[in-house]
Amino acid sequence: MKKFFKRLILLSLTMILINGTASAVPIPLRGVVEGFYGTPWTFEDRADILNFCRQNNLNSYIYAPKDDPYHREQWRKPYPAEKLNELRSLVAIAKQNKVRFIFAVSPGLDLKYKSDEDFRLLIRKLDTMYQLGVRDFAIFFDDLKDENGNHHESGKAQAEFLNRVQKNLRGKYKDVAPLITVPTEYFYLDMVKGDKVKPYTRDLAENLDPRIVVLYSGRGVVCDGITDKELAEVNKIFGREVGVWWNYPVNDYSLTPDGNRNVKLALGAIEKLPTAKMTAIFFNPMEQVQLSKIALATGAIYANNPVTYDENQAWDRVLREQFGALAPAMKIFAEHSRHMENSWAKVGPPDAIEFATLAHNLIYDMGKKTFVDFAPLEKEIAEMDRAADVLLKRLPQKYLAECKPQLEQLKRLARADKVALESLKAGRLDPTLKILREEITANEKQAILSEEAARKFIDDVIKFFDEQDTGSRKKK
Ligand code: LTM
Repeated sequence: MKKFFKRLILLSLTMILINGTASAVPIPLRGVVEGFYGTPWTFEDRADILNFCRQNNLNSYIYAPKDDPYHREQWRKPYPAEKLNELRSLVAIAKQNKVRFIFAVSPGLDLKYKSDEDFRLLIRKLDTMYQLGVRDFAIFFDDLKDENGNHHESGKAQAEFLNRVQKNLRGKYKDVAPLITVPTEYFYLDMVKGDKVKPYTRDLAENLDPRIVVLYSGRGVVCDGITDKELAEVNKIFGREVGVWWNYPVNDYSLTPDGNRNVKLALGAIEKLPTAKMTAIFFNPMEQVQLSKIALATGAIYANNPVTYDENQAWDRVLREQFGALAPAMKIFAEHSRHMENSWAKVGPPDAIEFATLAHNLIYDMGKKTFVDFAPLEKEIAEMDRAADVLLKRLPQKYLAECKPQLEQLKRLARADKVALESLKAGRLDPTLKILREEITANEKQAILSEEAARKFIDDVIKFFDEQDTGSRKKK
C-alpha cells in the first residue's frame, strides 16, 4: 500500500512537471520595456527604474522609446555626444543593479532590408552601444502598418536581415546575448487568417534564426490576458518559445478627441497571464513612471513565480509597500482607475466593482421596492471623497505630479455622486447635478476614471429622472 502511494505521488509530480505548471521558476528574461509613444522617460526616471528592477528581481530593461528620434524615425543618425554620455551612465547603472540593458532600434519605417549601407548604419549604432557596455540588442518591427491597416513587409527579407545582424554581432563579440525582435504582425489575430498562418508570419518564422527571441503582445495589441493554450499556439507558429511584450500599464492610447494622451492611469495589477513556461516577459509602462510601479511591481511578482501569482494579494502587497500609511486611500483611487478599454484595446480588472454593483442595484431597486438601502453606496462615495482629499493633501510630490488632475476628477465625481444619491433619496433631481456633470465632462480632457462606476452613476441617475418625467408627461 505504502509503495502504491509513493508511486502515486511520484506520478503526480511527474505529471505536474510535464505540464510545466509546478515550477516556481522565474521567467528567464523579465523586465520593463520602455516602448510607449509620448515623452520618453528622463535619465533620472530610467536610473530610478533600473534600481526598481533590482529591488523587484526584474533582470532586464529594454530601451525602446518610440519618440526618441534616434531609436525610430531617424534611426540612421548616431546619438549626439550628450545623449551617448547619458546612455553610457545608464548602462553602468544597469550593471550595478545587475539588470541587462537591452538596446533596441526600430528601423522599419524606412529600412531597405537588402541595402548594405542601411545594414552598415545599423551595425554602426549597435557597435557604438557595445563600446558603451551593452551586450543585449533588439530590433523591433512593430507598428509599420499604413492608414488602411496594411503593411508591405516581407517576412523572409526581415528574417534574413535579423539573421545577418545576429551573425555580425555574434561573429565579432563572443559575449552578446541572442537578438530580440518584435515582428510586424506582433499579435496573434494579425498572424493568422482563418486557420492559416499569414504569409508574412509564415516566412518570418521559417527563415528566422531559431536563437532569435520573438516577442508578441497576445491575441490583440492590448488584450484581456493570454492563456497557456494561446501561448502554445504562437510557440508553434514560430517554432520556439516566444516571449511576451505586455501592454499594461501603458496608457499612450488613452486619448481625448483633442489629442491629449495618458488621460487615464492604469493603476491595477497585472493579471490573466500564462502559467506555462515562457522565455521572456516585458511590461510596457506609462509615461507616468512612478505610478507605473504599481503594475510593474505586481508584474515582477508574477514573473518571479507565475504559478503561485495571485493578482489581488500582489496588488494589496505592492500598494502597502509603495504607499505605507496612504495605501488605503491609494487603493480606493486605484480601484477607480485600472481598466483600459477602447474600440481595439481591453485590459485590466474592472474599475470599482463594488461601487458599480451597488449603484446598479440601487437604481434597479428604485421604484420597485418599498425599502431601498442607500447606506452602502453612501459609504463608498464618502470614502472616495475622503481618499481624494487625503491624497491631494499628503501624497508626495513625485506622485502628485503624475495624478493631480485625476485626483481632482475623483473629488468631482464624489461630489456629483453624492448629489446623485441625495436626489434618489429625495425622489427629485437636484438641478446642480447637471452642472456638476458638465464640469466633469469638461475636465475629461485631462483626466478620465471610473467610466463604468462612479461616472456612470451620474448619467444613470439623470436618465432615471428623465425617464420618470417622460413617463409622467405621457400619463397626463
Ligand atoms: O505593442 C507594441 C509591440 N507596440 C506598440 C507600443 O509601442 C505601444 O505602446 C502599445 C500601446 O499603444 N501598442 C503598440 O502597438
